[in-house]
Amino acid sequence: MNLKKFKRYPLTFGVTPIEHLPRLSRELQGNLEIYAKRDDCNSGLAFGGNKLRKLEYIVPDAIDSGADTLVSIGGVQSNHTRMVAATAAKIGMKCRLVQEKWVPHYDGVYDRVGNILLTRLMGADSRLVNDGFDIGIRKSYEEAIQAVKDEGGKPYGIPAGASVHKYGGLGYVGFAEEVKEQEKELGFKFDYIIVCVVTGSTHAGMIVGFADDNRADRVIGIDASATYEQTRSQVKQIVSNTAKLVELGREIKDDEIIINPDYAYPSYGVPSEETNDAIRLAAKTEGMITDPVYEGKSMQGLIDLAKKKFFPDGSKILYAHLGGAPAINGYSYYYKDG
Ligand code: 5PA
Repeated sequence: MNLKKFKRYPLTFGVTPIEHLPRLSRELQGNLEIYAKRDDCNSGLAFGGNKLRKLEYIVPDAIDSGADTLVSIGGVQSNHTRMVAATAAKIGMKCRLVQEKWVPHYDGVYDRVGNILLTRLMGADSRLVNDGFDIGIRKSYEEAIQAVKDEGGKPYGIPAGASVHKYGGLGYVGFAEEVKEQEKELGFKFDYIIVCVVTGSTHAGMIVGFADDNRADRVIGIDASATYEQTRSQVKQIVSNTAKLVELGREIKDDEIIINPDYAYPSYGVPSEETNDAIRLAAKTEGMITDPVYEGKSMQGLIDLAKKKFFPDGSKILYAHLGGAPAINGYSYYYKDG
């Protein structure tokens, strides 16, 4: 496998810490040892998160293209568009964003606080539109790219979650490489890795990275899209493209891609009671903040799978914390009593 041949523009602090979570571990069945890899604390850029690992491999291509404007898309409380806005500010480009109505959620300040507040603060030109949730390439995104051209700018398009971009999967191949090095220092290997999956390139990159030592099927994707089939097929496509790019040297089989659809209900962006209980448990035992759209659902998956004895007794589990906490400000009503 060869990741080093790709240019990387540093946007993160470097290797992210792996933190033991003993008090959360004790709450779960089966003598499990839970650890978190804190990609939520990976940068000083606008609170960081998973998108920066991906953007590190995309920015060199954007700069080489001669672009002056990054164009991207997400929901109103998108973490991804926040990270694109921060990246544009950092590298001195403009930023044009389409923010769609992906979530049927009506907290009074939903479109004023959290991610969108930070995005506006960083100078991005953010346009709200009424289209609903879809992880694919949207008409509104293509129109935004055209609009920048019409205004005399040079756009560089980054699709939702930076996922179907040709280099979108590389950042999380890097995550897997990093974990393998940290495992040598820790003196053990993780039995399972838990990761939230929506647009797919985070999970897909990990699958390729861990396939290198034949444990891709130990990466358990917890779907938060509630459009499981579409997410699965997008993951598959990114896996295949990324495996070729890094010269993995073999095809990845369908049964190496594990995605659990059981925790995405009631819909994308809306937390269930069980999601909120999981968020509360992580916060109260470890002071670790997860959000109602993504990480709260993968935390719920981890807790529920433990309860169901999915993990053999004594397993060591790495929860990939991908960021996303700013969105919680848009959901204040759920947590008014803690
Ligand atoms: C997101 C995505 P993928 O999209 O790579 O599958 O990652 C899922 C994910 N955790 C997990 C957090 C905190 C995330 O922000 N966010 C999107 C966004 O627009 O913010 C791409 C959907």
